[in-house]
Amino acid sequence: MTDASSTPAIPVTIHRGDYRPPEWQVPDVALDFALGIEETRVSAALSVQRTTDGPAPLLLRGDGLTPAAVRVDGEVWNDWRMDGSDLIVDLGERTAAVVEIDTVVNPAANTQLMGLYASNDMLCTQCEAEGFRRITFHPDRPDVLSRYRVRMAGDKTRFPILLSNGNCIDRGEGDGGTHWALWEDPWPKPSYLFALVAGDLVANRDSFTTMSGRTVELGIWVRAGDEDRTGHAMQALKNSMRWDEEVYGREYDLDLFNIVAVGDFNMGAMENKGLNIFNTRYILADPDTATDMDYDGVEGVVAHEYFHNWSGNRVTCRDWFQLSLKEGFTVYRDQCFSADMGSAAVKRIEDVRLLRAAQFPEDAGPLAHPIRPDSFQEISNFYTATVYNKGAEIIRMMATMVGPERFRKGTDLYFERHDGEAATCEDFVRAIEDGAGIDLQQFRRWYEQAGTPRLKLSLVEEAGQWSLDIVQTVPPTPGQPEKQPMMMPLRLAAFAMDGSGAHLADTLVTISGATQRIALGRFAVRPALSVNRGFSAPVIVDFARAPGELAWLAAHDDDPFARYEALQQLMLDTLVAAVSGKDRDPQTVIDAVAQTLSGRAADPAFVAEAVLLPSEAFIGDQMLTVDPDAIRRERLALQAAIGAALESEWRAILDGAAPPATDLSRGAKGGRRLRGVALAYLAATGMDDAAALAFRVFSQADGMTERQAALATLAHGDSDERAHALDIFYQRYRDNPLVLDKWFQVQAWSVRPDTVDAVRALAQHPDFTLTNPNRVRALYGALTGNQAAFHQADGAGYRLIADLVIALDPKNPQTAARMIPPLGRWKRFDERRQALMKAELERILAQPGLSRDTTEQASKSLL
Ligand code: 0A1
Ligand code: ZN
Repeated sequence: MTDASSTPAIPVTIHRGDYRPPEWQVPDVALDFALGIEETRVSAALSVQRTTDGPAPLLLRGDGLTPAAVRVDGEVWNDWRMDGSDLIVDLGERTAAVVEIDTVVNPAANTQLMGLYASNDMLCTQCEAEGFRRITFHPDRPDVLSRYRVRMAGDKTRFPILLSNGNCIDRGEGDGGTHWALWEDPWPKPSYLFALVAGDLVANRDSFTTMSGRTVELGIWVRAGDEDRTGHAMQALKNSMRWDEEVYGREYDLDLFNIVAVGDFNMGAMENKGLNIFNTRYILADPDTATDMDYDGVEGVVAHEYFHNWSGNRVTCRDWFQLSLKEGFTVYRDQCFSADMGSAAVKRIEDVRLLRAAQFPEDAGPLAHPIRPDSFQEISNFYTATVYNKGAEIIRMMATMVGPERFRKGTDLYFERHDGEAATCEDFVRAIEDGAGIDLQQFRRWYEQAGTPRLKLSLVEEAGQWSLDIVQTVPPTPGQPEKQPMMMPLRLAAFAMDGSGAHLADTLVTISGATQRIALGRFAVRPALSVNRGFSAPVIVDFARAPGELAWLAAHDDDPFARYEALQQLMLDTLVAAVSGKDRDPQTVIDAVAQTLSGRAADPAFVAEAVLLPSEAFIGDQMLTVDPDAIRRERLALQAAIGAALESEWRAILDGAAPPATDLSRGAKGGRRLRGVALAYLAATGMDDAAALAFRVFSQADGMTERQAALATLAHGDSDERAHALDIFYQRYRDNPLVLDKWFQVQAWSVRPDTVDAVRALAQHPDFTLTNPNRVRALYGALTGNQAAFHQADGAGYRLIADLVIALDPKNPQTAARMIPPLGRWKRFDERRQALMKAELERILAQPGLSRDTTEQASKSLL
């Protein structure tokens, strides 16, 4: 018997093309847990069935496990061996058997938060993608689906609540103050959807009646004292259940739906069948501690996980290369749900902003990969904005091209064909082709090619007839030097700016060539073109337009997203010109902002989004070589100019009464958002009473949206009020981890020149800990999002992040590896910064015993 070995030094690359169907299926799994925080004993009985004609060894994956005993059909079995950390059982000629394996795990020592781990004295699991193998030996691949029966026993006072997937079919008392529960999940599922929770929890209970009249019991489980903060999540859950029935015809399929919130979690949440496990951040919300944005996050993530019940669980993925099959589709579904629950225009703006902030840079850097990757070393590294958010855009484009009715026919066919199966992206595309009646042959390139396509546009005129010329290019990405043009829907319109009223109404064209000409119609003068309306395709549009034309569109376009885009482009052009040392009068921007502000009464949320300046990072993305200091300087200058020129407008917005924090209507949320923006513009001017004003908003705020906005504004400056507000905030919320995260975050976001030093000092604060991923992200994640601070010329920001990765990797490799991509963007910076960034990546790679996660990200980031 060999010992369970750790991660291999040279990571193995797994290729999509190497997929082979499993040689053994496991129709039934019975698990018996004797629960303890420091020692949990697991007895697994896998009923296995061979799928091959001849004998084949049974490969059971393990990670950090040692088999305490192996039995086959009830007999002690010696025909097994370890292969690295995996277990290979030789079953000879058998075509079926029951393989029993005992393992022991230590949840308290599980700092990776994968498998079975302890969080605040409770036990919980995280199995996606490959965590189940840290609990027991198993094929642990998503195309092996089993029915699970789970018995769990433990101390009654420590673990009064015992939860797993499916239905609780029996429970009872045991010896020595223990009790047990027996859970059965009737739906076959892959191991990554297994979950178990044991702890001292209380529930917010409710119920939902499905479209066919069945009653589903709902429970949201939290630590005692938090139950009053679960109302929004519960409402979101019920809304999601109804929405999926109405929009996709999908009904929930168990009598029970439980959600558990845990404080230590690597990601947002997890869609385990009938037992979703959530980061507390996406469950707990009340007006005093959560911002409107937090509320929206709760609603979106609750919906996302719920929707996975069909897009992910009933139809799962054949292998992890197909991850976008469930994630892209489910993100698209949750985006549409949130759009329906609130403002569709604002939701689209937010989604596009996120795509541009997180996905476009990924697609333009060394870690670029197609939404269906071709290879990986560590699958945890592929839970990316590309797989999730670009994946959602690919689904959205299909829906746009065929329209809602035909898209629904396609998804109906997909669910009908593949229910109960482990499917592929190709299966999805084929179902849309067949169900919706569209040829997607060329469209499939979106699954194969990485990189953001670029559309270079120009307007041409012949005898009063205007057309649009499009040249499409897809940039080279690692491993993909040559690209083919993609098929995509492009929504456009054109307007005469001369008051003649001539216009081309909203038109949907499908483009597919490297070059293409689209007729726009007759216009006396060059029309204002509104293009990629609603962001119909996830591309970069390269189209030189005069400031006046953009300002006209910002004021007159009949598509709100296009109005937003026009104003953003105007701001962007102005900022890029300024950063490049060209004089650019901000007056057109100021006038356009004023014009947009004049419509604030009708839709304050939209106006608040539209008048925000583009982020520093997005400005940098427009430049050949990013100059973080110049970008910071010019952006602050434009902010101050707009702040000063429109001072009376901003003051008027702030002089009005704030909507009560308990009012979560669209109008109230929009009003608060606009007040936050107004405060930031005023503060940017540096006017005498700016800090006093922000402090007043901070002190008078009756909820977290205003309080956090004011605190963030103060945190940028160096007033006495800043220190005072930070102190008040800390004293008030020091016992609330989610709010304390905000306290760390606003300081790391600051535009102050000493932010890197401040972050370094905050990492020594008694409330800072590496063991909680939310806290790590709040401090260091905020720093990497603070362009000028992270890229501080002396490299101190890079060093701090590399130090973090090195310290965190042995504890939590998944979260450590997620901090690396910002260092990988070195090609976009000047030579000095390039050298500093690469040196930090190399320093990380030189660490002995580095995880597979971090090794893959750091080594690929150097290419
Ligand atoms: N499937 C989840 C994401 C998720 C992935 C891995 C995890 O391991 C730490 C956790 C969650 C989702 O899309 O919500
Ligand atoms: Zn998901």
